[in-house]
Amino acid sequence: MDLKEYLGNRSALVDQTLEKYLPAGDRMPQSLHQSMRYSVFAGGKRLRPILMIAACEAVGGSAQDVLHAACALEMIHTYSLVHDDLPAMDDDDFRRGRPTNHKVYGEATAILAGDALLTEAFRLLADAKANSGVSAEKALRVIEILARYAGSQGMVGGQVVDMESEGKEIDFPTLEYIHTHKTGALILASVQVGALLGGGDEEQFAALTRFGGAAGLAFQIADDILDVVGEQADLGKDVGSDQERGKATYPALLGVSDARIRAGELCVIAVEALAPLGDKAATLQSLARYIIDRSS
Ligand code: GRG
Repeated sequence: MDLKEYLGNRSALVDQTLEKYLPAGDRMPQSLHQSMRYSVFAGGKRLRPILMIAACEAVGGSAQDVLHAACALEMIHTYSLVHDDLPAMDDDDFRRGRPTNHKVYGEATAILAGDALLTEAFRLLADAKANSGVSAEKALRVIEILARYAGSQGMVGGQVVDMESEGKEIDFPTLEYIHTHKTGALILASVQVGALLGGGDEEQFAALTRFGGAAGLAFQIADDILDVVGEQADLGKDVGSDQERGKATYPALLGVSDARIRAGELCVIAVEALAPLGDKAATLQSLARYIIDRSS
């Protein structure tokens, strides 16, 4: 299966499962559930769930082993986008090609939709039926990983340092902290959970951890570059906003050309990390290249 087909197939699987796990829009409170569904089904790439599935398959598991955790991760990611777009944060009008959640449902409902997506994600991770065949010990470890990488020492921590750095000159270690935490953390979590639920051993878990660290940082550098050279129609959101807000980015610190070189180096590191997994990691290798070559 080529990568395009793989992405289409696995994202359809994730969408079908999200449909099953998200409360219906006509269920009370309707406004909240409709707001949650509006952002979840706005056409995201499903990259984190797909990475989780690919990591699981690379250690010998199948998509079915991780689908509930993949959906929980996409719910966490979507909550972060809804909150990031709020007037108190980036104050963005467009996301995933549509008006942002607060533009449609109002600020209070958008905050609560994000809160509910985050909470529902952990309910799903702890759900006995969704975890059938998974030991309680493993399910707990998955919950701990996702909480750690989403929380104050993961994505939220990165977001705080990012906000506090706006309009300031920051050094390279601070920039790398922002990128590895704000964006890299959930990507790392995706492959670690894939390794665990797919039954990977310690060596495979360590290899995927190295892969996830490099791929996560490469993803954010590519995102920074797209904000400079990308097309609004492809991205579904405003471009040039990083520079407008005085955000520290790789292109701002290194220039676009050196930022591209750095993303390429990280892609090589990510691919090399997969060596212990052999041929089964071919899809992850393609995903690493997709992360830096994508146009949206
Ligand atoms: C508000 C707690 C909190 C955290 C926000 C993720 C994040 C932290 C902010 C989003 C800002 C942003 C655009 C970061 C760049 C990297 C990123 C996460 C891009 C969006 O992810 P994609 O490209 O989006 O995977 P889709 O829509 O395809 O899922």
